[in-house]
Amino acid sequence: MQTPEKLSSQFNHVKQLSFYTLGEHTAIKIKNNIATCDLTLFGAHILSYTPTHSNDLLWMSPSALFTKQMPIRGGIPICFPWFGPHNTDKTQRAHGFARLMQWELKTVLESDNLTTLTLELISSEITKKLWPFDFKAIYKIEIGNTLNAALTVKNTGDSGLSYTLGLHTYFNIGDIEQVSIGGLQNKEYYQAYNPILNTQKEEYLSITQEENRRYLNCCKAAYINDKSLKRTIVANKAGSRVTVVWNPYLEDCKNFKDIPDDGYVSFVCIEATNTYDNTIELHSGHQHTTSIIISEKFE
Ligand code: TA6
Repeated sequence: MQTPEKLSSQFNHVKQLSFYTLGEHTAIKIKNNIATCDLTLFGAHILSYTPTHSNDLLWMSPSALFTKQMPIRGGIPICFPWFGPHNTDKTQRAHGFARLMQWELKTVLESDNLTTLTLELISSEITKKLWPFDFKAIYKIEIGNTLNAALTVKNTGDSGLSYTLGLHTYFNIGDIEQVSIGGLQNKEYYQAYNPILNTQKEEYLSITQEENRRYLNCCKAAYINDKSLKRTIVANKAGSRVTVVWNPYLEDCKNFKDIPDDGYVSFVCIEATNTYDNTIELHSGHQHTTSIIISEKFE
């Protein structure tokens, strides 16, 4: 496993990265002229993305746990090779195992305004007990005036495979009551676990109750208009046709031990997913990339 000491030696030529321990995890801080970003090798989990002179665009729960037994609550959890509950095996954890595995930092490229990292997760006897397929997952993270996180899954086996996936992004907002989400008008959506198909008529979605919406045929950016922080976060994506919008709101928030009871006020999840009719099927040797590209603009 790559410890901070091993990473410092392996990447001793790199100027913009520092390595540290966060709970049970090895963590990396990236700082260039444009932004700062933190991530862990555990789950290749992006924890924060803060443009210089601005607020973090990502939310991290104040009650997040940094142990190997729990996914980290906040930032960008990688939900792979399944999104949501396992289709058949209810003993399996929701949202797959990628966010609970140690990824490996493979490459770092630096320039004044852009730093690019790649991390990898390769199938093993451990993963094949959970999901019997050979794969290589390559996560390319570009930190600049946008955060571009692109997850490529390659089928390295001899047979076909299919997976669902979500880049389950927690966005940092000032006050959920003063947020409106654009880019979803006229889109059809399901509320999680409810078979009724709805259509959003309004231009902007306000969150005034628990929302767990899965928007279909939704390939473009969503916009989080945050009045209290006087900014709009642009949650753009590629390689994904289903956008999930989730906030547990007041009641369901109490069911999450790693979210404070009032935590729902400070985040909204907008997730680039491949789910429902957007399951990804790969022939042997083929690959697919799912990306999020996040940035901010000011009123
Ligand atoms: O994407 C929304 C969702 O599927 C919700 O149903 C809720 O379960 C959330 O993900 C968090 O899931 P987690 O397994 O990270 O606690």
